[in-house]
Amino acid sequence: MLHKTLACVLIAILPIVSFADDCRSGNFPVKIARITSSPVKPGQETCVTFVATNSNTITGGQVKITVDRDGSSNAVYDKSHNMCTEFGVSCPITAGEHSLTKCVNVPYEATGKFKLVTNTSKTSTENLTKKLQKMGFNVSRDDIITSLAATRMLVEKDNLKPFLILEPKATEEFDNISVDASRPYDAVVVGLAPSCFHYDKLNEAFRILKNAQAAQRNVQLIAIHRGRYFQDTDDDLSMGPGGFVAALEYAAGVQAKIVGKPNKTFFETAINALPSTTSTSTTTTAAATATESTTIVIGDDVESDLGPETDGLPIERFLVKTGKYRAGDEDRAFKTMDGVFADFAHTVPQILKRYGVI
Ligand SMILES: *[C@@H]1O[C@H](CO)[C@@H](O)[C@H](O)[C@H]1NC(C)=O
Ligand SMILES: *[C@@H]1O[C@H](CO)[C@@H](O)[C@H](O)[C@H]1NC(C)=O
Ligand SMILES: *[C@@H]1O[C@H](CO)[C@@H](O)[C@H](O)[C@H]1NC(C)=O
Ligand SMILES: *[C@@H]1O[C@H](CO)[C@@H](O)[C@H](O)[C@H]1NC(C)=O
Ligand SMILES: CC(=O)N[C@H]1CO[C@H](CO)[C@@H](O)[C@@H]1O
Repeated sequence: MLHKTLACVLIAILPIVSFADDCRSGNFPVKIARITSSPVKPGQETCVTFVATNSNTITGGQVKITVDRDGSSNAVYDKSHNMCTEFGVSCPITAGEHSLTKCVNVPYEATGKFKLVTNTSKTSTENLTKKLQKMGFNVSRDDIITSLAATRMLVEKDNLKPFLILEPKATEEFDNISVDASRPYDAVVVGLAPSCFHYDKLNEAFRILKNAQAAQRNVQLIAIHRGRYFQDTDDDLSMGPGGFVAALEYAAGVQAKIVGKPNKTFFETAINALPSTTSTSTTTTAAATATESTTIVIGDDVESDLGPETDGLPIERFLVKTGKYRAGDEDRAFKTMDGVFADFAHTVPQILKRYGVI
């Protein structure tokens, strides 16, 4: 169901773990002799062989195994293990040199950061967050960047009084904007609003645009996005706001601003909202641990998510064949996609493999 609500996801991949030797103690100096995989691969068993030399008999104890993420002290595995039962030796361990082997499974953990980028204009960010949480996604309001929120920012920045062609749930996003009630409208905001796309409402918007022009007042036509069509709940395509925006442009002789996808500014907002992944270390050896990151856009729309407007952005483009995807869409792409996958569930493991995370 994810693809129906959110057509696009950004993921930044961080480099992966290395093994840290944190296993020394006074009377039982231990050193790592062999690791079956280095760097350690999350989700796979990794066996570590230690060589220990003890001068006295040892009756018991714990060996702590810690796996750190490269360049950070943030442990991805940190557990103590019983020396007598878990290492293939039995206690007491007599004086001398011993080889101890322990296999551990470092849990896979997403090292990527993501933002859900949606051009939804049907529901407020608050409501969308709740909807996703109900579906079981652990997301917070800050993980979601909607074109509706971006439109609000634009309205506030330009201090506009907007006439909204939006579904009631979406108008919530504009609730608290302080505008002088006596001021005439100086903007028309259009989102996906099936219940508003009728002659009377569109004509009201048209008159606002036209009368402002006649009075030589500035007026803006703002499209939350310009989607031609979308995948509807009955699995068929339905008309998006694009055609209605075009109708107002044509009738009033104005050019709409497009805030959501595919506006480059919108993608940039999302990319900039990803946590910075560059090393902040100030030591002179920082180069050795400096982290690299890759930003990936996953989308089902070869034009709006992955289209020419995204050219020049530091991203890789992955198309998923779900939602509004139709056979042959990849042939219309403005450049060869970095990957085309059956669905989101197949995309993520492929990406993680490609970047050596798993
Ligand atoms: C969305 O907001 C409205 C109004 O605040 C509320 O009635 C509705 O239950 C909310 N929907 C969800 C899915 O949270
Ligand atoms: C949800 O995400 C937050 C922040 O990433 C994390 O601290 C928390 O443990 C997660 N909760 C669950 C149930 O995964
Ligand atoms: C409206 O303002 C109140 C108080 O400033 C705030 O708590 C609330 O989240 C705002 N609502 C929206 C939709 O921004
Ligand atoms: C892109 O969005 C910004 C606001 O986020 C807006 O100022 C700009 O006009 C939009 N660009 C186009 C081509 O509509
Ligand atoms: C509501 C709506 O039109 N959503 C569309 C937003 O854009 C994505 C991709 O561009 C579409 O898949 C959605 O249907």
